Amino acid sequence: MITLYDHPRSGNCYRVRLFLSLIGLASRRVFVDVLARANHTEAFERVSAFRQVPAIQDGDDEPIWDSHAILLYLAHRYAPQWIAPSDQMGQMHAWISVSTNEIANSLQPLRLTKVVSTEEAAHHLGVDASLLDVAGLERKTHRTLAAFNKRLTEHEWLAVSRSVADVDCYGYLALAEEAGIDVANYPAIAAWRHRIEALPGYVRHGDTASSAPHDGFLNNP
Ligand SMILES: N[C@@H](CCC(=O)N[C@@H](CS)C(=O)NCC(=O)O)C(=O)O
Repeated sequence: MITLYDHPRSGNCYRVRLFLSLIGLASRRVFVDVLARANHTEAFERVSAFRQVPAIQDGDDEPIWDSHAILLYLAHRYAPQWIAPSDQMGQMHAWISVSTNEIANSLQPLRLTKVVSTEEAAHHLGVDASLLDVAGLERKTHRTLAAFNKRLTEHEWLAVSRSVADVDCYGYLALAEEAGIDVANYPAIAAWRHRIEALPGYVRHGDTASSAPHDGFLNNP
């Protein structure tokens, strides 16, 4: 059984919860209260090198941290149908890279400013809160969404066929409204989100965030 170190509101954790559900893999969820900094312990550093969620422990194997690495690991090991064919492999990795960079440095902290605080967004970016450039985050978010919209106007899925890159990017694009973005302005993204939401095993962020109880708590198993 896979153990997922999780925070219910995190989009990075959501993409892992969603993928586990899409591929029908059971997991046990351990709540890590990152907003109270319960992750900042040496014990948790042995699970996750940067003390961040999500991380997973699959049986007795070494823990795996970073949501993108976790998705790729799960797909390779349990659901290879989610790995792009070799001629689309570059696109699959490129869009995952957009998720790790452009999304993680624009939409993700922009959402944090709205649903948690500017301080939390600054903590995420490793800058002082007084230096946080919210207007810059908004501009970068729109630039990123425009690139997604263009790609998804030309292709149904990010890597041409459906792949783990779609689930990866969906993790935060699903939460765009929480960052104050009107996805109606990006019709190809809206249509792609509907395609993902129609997949068997799909779970909404809100459902996995609130109604599924955790099975344990970090430092309080
Ligand atoms: N690259 C990592 C980023 C993970 C990340 O940003 N985690 C946040 C929650 S969404 C976290 O643990 N924040 C608490 C902290 O950094 O202290 C991933 O994709 O998993």
